[in-house]
Amino acid sequence: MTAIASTACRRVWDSRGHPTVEVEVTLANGATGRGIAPAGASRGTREAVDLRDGGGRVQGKDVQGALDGVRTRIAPAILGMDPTDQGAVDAAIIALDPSPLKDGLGGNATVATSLAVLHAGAAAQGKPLWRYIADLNGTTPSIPLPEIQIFGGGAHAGRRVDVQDFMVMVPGAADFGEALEVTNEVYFAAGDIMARKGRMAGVADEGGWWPIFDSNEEALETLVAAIELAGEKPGERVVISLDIAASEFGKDGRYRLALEDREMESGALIEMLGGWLDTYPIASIEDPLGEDDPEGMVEFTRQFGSRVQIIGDDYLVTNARLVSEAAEAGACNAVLVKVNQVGTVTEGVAAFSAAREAGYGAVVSARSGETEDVTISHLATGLGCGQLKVGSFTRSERMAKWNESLRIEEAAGSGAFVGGGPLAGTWWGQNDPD
Ligand code: 2PG
Ligand code: MG
Repeated sequence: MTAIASTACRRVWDSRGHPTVEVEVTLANGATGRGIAPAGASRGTREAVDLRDGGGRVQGKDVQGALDGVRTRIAPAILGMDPTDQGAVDAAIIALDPSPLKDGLGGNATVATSLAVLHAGAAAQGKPLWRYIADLNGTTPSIPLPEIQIFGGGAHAGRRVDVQDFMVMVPGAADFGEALEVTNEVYFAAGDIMARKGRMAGVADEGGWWPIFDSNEEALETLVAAIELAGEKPGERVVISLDIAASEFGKDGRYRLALEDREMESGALIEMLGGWLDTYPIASIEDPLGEDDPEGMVEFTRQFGSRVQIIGDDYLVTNARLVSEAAEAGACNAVLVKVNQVGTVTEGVAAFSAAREAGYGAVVSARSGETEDVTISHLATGLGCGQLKVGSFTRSERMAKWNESLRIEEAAGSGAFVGGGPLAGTWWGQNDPD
């Protein structure tokens, strides 16, 4: 065994220009691993919080306190540990801050360290990260289906439209590379349509087109038109995926669509979204109801759970216990896995395992504030979770993850891609436990 010999950490900057935490771990044999914390903008209230310094400089978002915690508390606790025992290292980090939201050390400090150790463990064994993750967790690797944003909205676009992500998936693609190529055509077709209408205005936080639309439905209509302009038949090779991010415009079962100046109860929102499912080729929908509206989520799942993937993001916050409770209650049928929502790799994988246990789908996801860190491409492949959500098809913090997945696909062989089949009415890539 080669042990953790030292750690270093520093402040780096994310895709929104905000400070974030980078950690590097060096092993006794000289191998290293690095992790960088991402940051969300539409955050669940039950997710791990980032430690930020406040004050007047760099928008109050500095991370010197989080870095101090890495240097003075986390580093001494993990020194000498086996980097390939991810569970033990993460347990040591959690023991330093057992608070449910990790607000003592900060989720940004814990996740950057946990990711760095993961990389160092792979380096210690001389394995590509995706292979190492599969071996560590006893999972079967597969190349995920990418879920790619065309229009950004909600908290990622100054709340210009209410819905946060208008995305496409290409389950009919033969391999990951083809899924990207088809998405490229749809993305630029959408841009052409907006330019023609005089509605082109740059991009939102995750690189999707800035949504100058009069209604959420107009965005959906434009997306369908873009799929057609790209030479595809909507609902065949290409399908639509939405992140409603309803917690951002709803509280206690009351929702306010700002764009249309409309207020509605949970039941009316369910009816409206059901209408969209009937009208547009939507295969997946995330956070259709708010994090504090379990009755609404259970009702939505009861009505539509057999025909569409219903992902809990803010609703489940990558928390294994919440995933199991949701399964018990009949809420959602898939979980979004964002490791920084829970604070360590081990806890993120536990949420994935709870989803598998419940027969739920799983989508590994980036945050809206990202960096050059490409760990999630390896995590999605290594766990064989089936889907990867990274944002749009521009900006290097997004493209780095897509490009890394191309390299992984080359190494793993294109036969490992989960798509390529007809839309069988099941969640793509969900491993059949039998
Ligand atoms: C989401 C994520 C990524 P954020 O809601 O799914 O799109 O956004 O990182 O801002 O929470
Ligand atoms: Mg979301």
